[in-house]
Amino acid sequence: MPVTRLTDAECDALLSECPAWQLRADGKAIERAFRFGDFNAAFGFMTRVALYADKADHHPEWSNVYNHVNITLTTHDADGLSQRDADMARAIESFL
Ligand code: HBI
Repeated sequence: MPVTRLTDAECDALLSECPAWQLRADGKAIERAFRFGDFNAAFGFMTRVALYADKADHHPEWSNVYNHVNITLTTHDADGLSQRDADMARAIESFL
């Protein structure tokens, strides 16, 4: 099912509201690196993100090495950024 992409203005607003996120070079995703005190803190954060993703049916592309977590958000159904990514980025920021 096609999903509406964010407009350039909506994308700009998202990035100004969530300045730690960066637009990927192809413009189709946003990404952010996180660093926590230890693995336990990182995994607790990942657990909260996972529960959000499962409820939203919208899933991050992510990696974890010890206390580092990298997250990329994009909407496959839109081949770019959608409101789902904006909502998820804001939710992720609220977990910090
Ligand atoms: N997660 N990031 C991301 N992008 C999607 O388009 C997406 C998803 N999770 C589930 C989903 N789409 C649903 O449409 C599944 O039915 C494919």
